[in-house]
Amino acid sequence: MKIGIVLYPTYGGSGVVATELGKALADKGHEIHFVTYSQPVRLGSFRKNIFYHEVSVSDYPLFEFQPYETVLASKLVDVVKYEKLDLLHVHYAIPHASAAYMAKQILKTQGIEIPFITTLHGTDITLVGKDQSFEPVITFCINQSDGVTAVSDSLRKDTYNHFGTEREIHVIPNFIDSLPEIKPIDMEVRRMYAKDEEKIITHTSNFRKVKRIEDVVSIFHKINLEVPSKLLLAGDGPDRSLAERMARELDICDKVVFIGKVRDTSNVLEISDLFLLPSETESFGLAALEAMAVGVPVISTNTGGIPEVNIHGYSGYLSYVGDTEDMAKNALILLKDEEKLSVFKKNALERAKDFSIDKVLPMYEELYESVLVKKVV
Ligand code: GMT
Repeated sequence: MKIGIVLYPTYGGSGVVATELGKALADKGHEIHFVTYSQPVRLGSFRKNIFYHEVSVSDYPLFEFQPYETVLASKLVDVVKYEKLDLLHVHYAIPHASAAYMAKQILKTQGIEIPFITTLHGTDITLVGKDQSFEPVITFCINQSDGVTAVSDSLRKDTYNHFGTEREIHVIPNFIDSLPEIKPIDMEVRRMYAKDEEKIITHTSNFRKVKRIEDVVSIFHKINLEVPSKLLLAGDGPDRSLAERMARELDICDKVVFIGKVRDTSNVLEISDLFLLPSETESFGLAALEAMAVGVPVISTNTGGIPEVNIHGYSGYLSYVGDTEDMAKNALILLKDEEKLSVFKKNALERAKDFSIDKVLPMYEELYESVLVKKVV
């Protein structure tokens, strides 16, 4: 199949999922055309069956806001027509689904049929989607998509609750593309951040409000009072300065390491003992799955789709949003008991295997096939 994938190229979960999906499809022999405004962070160097089309909007002084959606729609018309694509798969509803819809209508006037699939990732529905000014367009695009997927059952339900749609929404979870067995920790790397007797607690995110960075620091502070440890923070975003300020106020600056944005978080996760994800909301929690995939148990909230990934008392623990006491207590249960920690590490990896690419890729391929069959009929 020749598939156009539209995505956000930045450090967000939806972009990571879209890029990894495209790479896996390309490895299986499909021809993949990524369409976005800059090189996706996880795309890496050039490889077989993968093509990248950049959308660039000219900076005309009349435009206070650049018309990205219009330029994207035009680019999609061009790529579908000249690369002879079979279908489009857009990740994140805003504005990708409406651009795909417009491209589809334009192409129809030229005798070209192009189905499009929309994958809902979370904030397009739970946060942005709740802003009523987006509602009519998102509802329309969901209804007009030839296939709709959501990354968790929780997100599927949220979509039905917030939008006027009765469209079938297929739940296709996020996935992990490679699952190494737990390797011995590279002590040389570990010693760059912590002493041998210290535990390493990690959090990776885009440091947006929804991630509750203040809770990450507060949980770590409580842990550190009882167990010598270091907090590694990978990523960057609006609330980084809040975390820095809290670390200074709590006098734990020497225990908190701000690593900044990293292209591949697995190196950080591999030296970690626990992963913290105290988010306000999370449609899936890809960061938690990535931690589990290298055998790191997860201390998280029980919000949104997280309970569909992290199993309480098995791969980690779940608490109510904001209950930093409970999250610190759960972390300490594991950090103070080596045997239990090692069982949870194995369990985390086992649980991650349920989300291996081999299981998830065929779900997308099946959906693609069904949409193409409808196109032929
Ligand atoms: O978490 C973010 O703010 C980024 C956002 C995105 O769209 O890139 O992540 C969402 O999609 C991820 C991939 O499907 C999910 O794993 C995240 O849970 C989801 N984030 C939220 O729902 C807050």
